[in-house]
Amino acid sequence: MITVLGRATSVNVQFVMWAVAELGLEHERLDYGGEYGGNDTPEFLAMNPNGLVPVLRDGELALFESAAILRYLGRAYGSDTFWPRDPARLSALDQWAEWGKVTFAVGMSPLFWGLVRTPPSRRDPEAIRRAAAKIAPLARILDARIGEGPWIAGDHFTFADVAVGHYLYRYYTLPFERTATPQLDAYYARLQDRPAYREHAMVSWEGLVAKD
Ligand SMILES: N[C@@H](CCC(=O)N[C@@H](CS)C(=O)NCC(=O)O)C(=O)O
Repeated sequence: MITVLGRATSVNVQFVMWAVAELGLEHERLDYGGEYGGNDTPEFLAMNPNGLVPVLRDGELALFESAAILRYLGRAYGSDTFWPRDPARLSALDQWAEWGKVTFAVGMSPLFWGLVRTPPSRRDPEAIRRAAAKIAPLARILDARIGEGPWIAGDHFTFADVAVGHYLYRYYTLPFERTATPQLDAYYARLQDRPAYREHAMVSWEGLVAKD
């Protein structure tokens, strides 16, 4: 049984939970972090000295860093389709997984913090505009890569789709001006056909909105 420690509203928890569910693994998720706390106890810090969620437990193993957790899940439980064993095939997908996590998701962070975590009176429309201008070329890169898709790898859904797709719910629901990306729009629609995506990645951020 896999245990994920972390609140459902955390995008990094969503990343891990979506992967666990796509792989069909028996699991439980426990609320830690945010309003629930529990991530500053000696027991939690022994698993993740950063005091951040998610943490994944699998038997004796405790792991932090959502991208490392995804790679563990792929290595331990992924089929050759989800997590190719061939190094060249794997790496061609891994570059997109890395891009999804450290380029696209990081590029989205100022929008999330500026529009959700900042109280209305302190929001900075010019900073939001700059962040939206920076994410636009990244969205177009992803649009071009998706092409006819249907998935990052072409025919098959893989771990790279988790890494690239996990932030798209916020990308498409946060109130900012998006560039035209018809192929990415179609990809996001396909993701929404996946029950695991709907349940674990499309978690409302409304409850996280800061108030004055
Ligand atoms: N690089 C880490 C980042 C983890 C992280 O920043 N987690 C946030 C939630 S998304 C957190 O724990 N915030 C404090 C809290 O929820 O109490 C990862 O990908 O797992």
